Amino acid sequence: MTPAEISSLFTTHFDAEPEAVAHAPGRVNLIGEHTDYNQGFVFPAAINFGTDIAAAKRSDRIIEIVAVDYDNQRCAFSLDAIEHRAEPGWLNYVKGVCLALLAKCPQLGGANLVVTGNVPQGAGLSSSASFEIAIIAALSKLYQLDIDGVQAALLGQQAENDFVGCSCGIMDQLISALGKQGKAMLLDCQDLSQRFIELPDDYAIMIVNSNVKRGLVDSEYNVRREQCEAAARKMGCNSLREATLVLLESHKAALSEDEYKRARHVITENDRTEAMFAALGQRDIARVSQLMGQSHDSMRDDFEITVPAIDTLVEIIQQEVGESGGARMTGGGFGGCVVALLPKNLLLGVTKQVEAKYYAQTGLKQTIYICTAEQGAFDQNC
Ligand code: GAF
Repeated sequence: MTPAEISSLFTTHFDAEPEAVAHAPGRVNLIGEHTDYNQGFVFPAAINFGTDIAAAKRSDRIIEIVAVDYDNQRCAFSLDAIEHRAEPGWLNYVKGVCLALLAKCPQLGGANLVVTGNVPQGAGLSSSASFEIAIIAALSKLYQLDIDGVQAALLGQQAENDFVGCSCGIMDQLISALGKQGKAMLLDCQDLSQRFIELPDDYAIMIVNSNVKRGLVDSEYNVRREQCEAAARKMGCNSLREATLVLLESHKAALSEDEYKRARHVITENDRTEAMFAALGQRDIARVSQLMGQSHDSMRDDFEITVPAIDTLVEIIQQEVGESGGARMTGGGFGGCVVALLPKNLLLGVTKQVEAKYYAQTGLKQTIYICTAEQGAFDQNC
């Protein structure tokens, strides 16, 4: 949505001009799944789907917000009495972000906000992180808060961990804040350092939504995190980032079978993620293909977060692209999307194969998005 379009929506709802607009993208993760909260590596790109917000200051301490995509639902709360409520669920992201922001920037005041977005929800493409970062970006512009992209990401994560109730890592918020056009980011979640790499011009990011709905808070996400932390503890490590396969084998007897398998996924996934960055740099697509395939197998067999429909989708795409591209489930798991990195000239063929086979094999209809890597809300070049 253009700034003019979101501004005009604001005028429709508040009968005034907005003083700030912000856009924050969703993300796709190319490899490095469930590694972020284990202090490991992830390799996401911000995508051309996101959340748009227009905002204007108020003289009181009320946040009033219209959610265009929820039937223009209008809600309000005071910055002095922020409480979690089950309904409407989306408002807790706004409240959580405001609470986190207030602790850092007490000068934050009231605001009228209009929000709309096009990140598919519950699909593993970070609609929530994009919402959180868009709110932070809009309020920062409005009140000229001194916040950079990393701080914005940490505030968004804090809102989600402490207020919404999902123990997510930092990946989604950080790429939504600091993504770069045309590039993927190798993020070291231990020190939050970032390295960017240009995605090949002749390659496309294809995202295929399995349309198996997932919910992070309700799913086993938090259980996986606890299992990883237990495995690290039992191996005497601060996090699984410090663990190796040799260490894991030597502690096998002390770990439950689940803890062992979760740790094996994380340790090998960290290696694959660094290797993928190197392989893309060398344009070694056969290696990219192999690494994405291994990542998917590890999520299926060791981390146990894929579902049969997703496995089917990945197989259909892998058969069609062979060694000239890669495919794997992306995001938290238990449904959601598959990401494929493939030559643009294979897009049509793969689309046809997915259309012909996915419904026949699963009874589900996919949705396909061809994505580009986009700038984050706090990228300096914005
Ligand atoms: C979700 C979480 F929000 C991320 O932090 C990350 O853990 C991801 O699942 C799995 O890689 O998107």
